[in-house]
Amino acid sequence: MKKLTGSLTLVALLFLFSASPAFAHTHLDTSDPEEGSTVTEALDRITLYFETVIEESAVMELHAEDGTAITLDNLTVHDDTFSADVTEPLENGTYTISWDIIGVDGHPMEDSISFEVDIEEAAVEDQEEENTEAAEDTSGEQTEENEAASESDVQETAVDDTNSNTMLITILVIAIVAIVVIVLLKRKK
Ligand SMILES: [Cu+2]
Repeated sequence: MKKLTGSLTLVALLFLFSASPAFAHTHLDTSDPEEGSTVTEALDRITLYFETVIEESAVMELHAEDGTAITLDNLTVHDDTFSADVTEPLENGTYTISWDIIGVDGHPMEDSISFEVDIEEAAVEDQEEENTEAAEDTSGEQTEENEAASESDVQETAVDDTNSNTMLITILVIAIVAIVVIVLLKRKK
């Protein structure tokens, strides 16, 4: 009889903890990209829309299907929306957005959604070029001149340097040989 009472109490407690507060739990309302959707253009920002206001301590992660974490930046909570920048171009495949938020009732809520990335090859290359340019622009250590110089210019400069070095060495060798010859000729006299 004690066992039965204990079991009933346990069931009652489980019910209280699981079912009852569920009315107040903060779930995901919708998102961009949406659950199960296919993204066909470069994705640079993820936005989650929750049912209620959430606390600012929210955490979001993005993982590729092989488990690789893609770095998210600029995580921003604004009332019931939670967004983050995707810092690198996503290769085609399945991705999972997971979050850990605290809803309006103070309950931590963890969940995740998945979406597909399916971008045509050409579009991917364009995006990579854009990102390379963006990376050059944001590099604060480079001087303005360096920033303006394209890769081919840099290569040309390198080739020019090599050529002028070769020229210098050639001139030096000729000069040394000439001096040695002059010295030897003078000794012969
Ligand atoms: Cu709750």
